[in-house]
Amino acid sequence: MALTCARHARDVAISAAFALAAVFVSPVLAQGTPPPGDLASVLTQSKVTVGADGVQNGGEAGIASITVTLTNCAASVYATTQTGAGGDYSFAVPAGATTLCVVETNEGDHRSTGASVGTTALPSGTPTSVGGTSYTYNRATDSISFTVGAAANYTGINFGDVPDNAFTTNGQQSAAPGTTLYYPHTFIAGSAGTVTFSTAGVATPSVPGWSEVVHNDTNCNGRFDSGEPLITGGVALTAGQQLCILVKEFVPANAPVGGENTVTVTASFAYTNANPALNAAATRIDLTIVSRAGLTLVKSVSATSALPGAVITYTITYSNVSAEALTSVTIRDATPAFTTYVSASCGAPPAGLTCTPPASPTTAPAVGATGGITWNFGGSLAPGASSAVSFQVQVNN
Ligand SMILES: [Ca+2]
Ligand SMILES: [Ca+2]
Ligand SMILES: [Ca+2]
Repeated sequence: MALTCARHARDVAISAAFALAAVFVSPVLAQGTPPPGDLASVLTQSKVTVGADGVQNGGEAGIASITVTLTNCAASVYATTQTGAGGDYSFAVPAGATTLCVVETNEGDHRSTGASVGTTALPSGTPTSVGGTSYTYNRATDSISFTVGAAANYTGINFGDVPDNAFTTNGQQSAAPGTTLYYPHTFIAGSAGTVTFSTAGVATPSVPGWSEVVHNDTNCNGRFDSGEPLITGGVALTAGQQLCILVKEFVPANAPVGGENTVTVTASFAYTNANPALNAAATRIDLTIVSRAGLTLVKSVSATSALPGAVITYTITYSNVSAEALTSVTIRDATPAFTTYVSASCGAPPAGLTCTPPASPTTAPAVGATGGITWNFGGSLAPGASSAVSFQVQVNN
């Protein structure tokens, strides 16, 4: 919210200087730039201001130190200046000039929205008559063109710029198959408008079932709290307003460990009162890597050494150390070297988790043979839950 306050402070501070508009001749003389013979025809006290409508209103600030150039709308540059503290600039109209273009060079973190002459907005691309002169604003070139006529001066030729929107930050997390996780992002509107969020994921390998929804992180704590609603449509924001969101990512149960899903989160923003309509998009990336980080396995053996022919027992203790329930739990092991398979047990799974089939491993070697042993579990392993499986082997003679 600090950013919001800063922008408001700037608005107030610079708008105070806007009152200078009533005395525009004075600064021109003080600058001493126009040759005396040209003083009858000046272009002055125009502004670079804030707001998508291009009209300075509602306490919107002028912007200082902006480069403004006067050209013949072609290759000839008549003059270049910088706006003053209140966003003001002025030029002398060159003798003999017919067509003039005032061209603005935005601040790097600002976006051109509109323009105006006085309180009359200039829709981009549409010639608009003000005081008998036709002005045309071109948003793409950020220029206002007009033909020099009988008017002694041309005042209030204003550009409207807005601060860019801010959208933070990229995310990366590891998660187990079958779990959900949340990626926090913050959007700050540079101007009034409506933001809409969308997501697009690319899974590697291409496993179906990845999905995302966007929640409003109402209390901006970066975590999902009960009752924080889905965002499914546009959200209207005022200039400087912050919106915290959570992208909820679902990892499909069949996502392989080591697989990835890259989600591009797009914040599409439609500016209020921009004419013609103006949109801006900002993106962030959330990368999910499939891991078994939530499941820990600890293996122990009944004897660290054994004579030939002895039967020893291996116990594998599994625990869910994550905050999410784990599904599709699978444990794999194999008969050690110099041993053969005897038996295996599924132990006593915690509530909610079931061995498939019950009480025995899903796959195992024949008795006296060697190979892999797999325990597949149905249901889910609750956060903090733990149990163990075991198998027995006989040391070779
Ligand atoms: Ca405005
Ligand atoms: Ca501009
Ligand atoms: Ca929250």
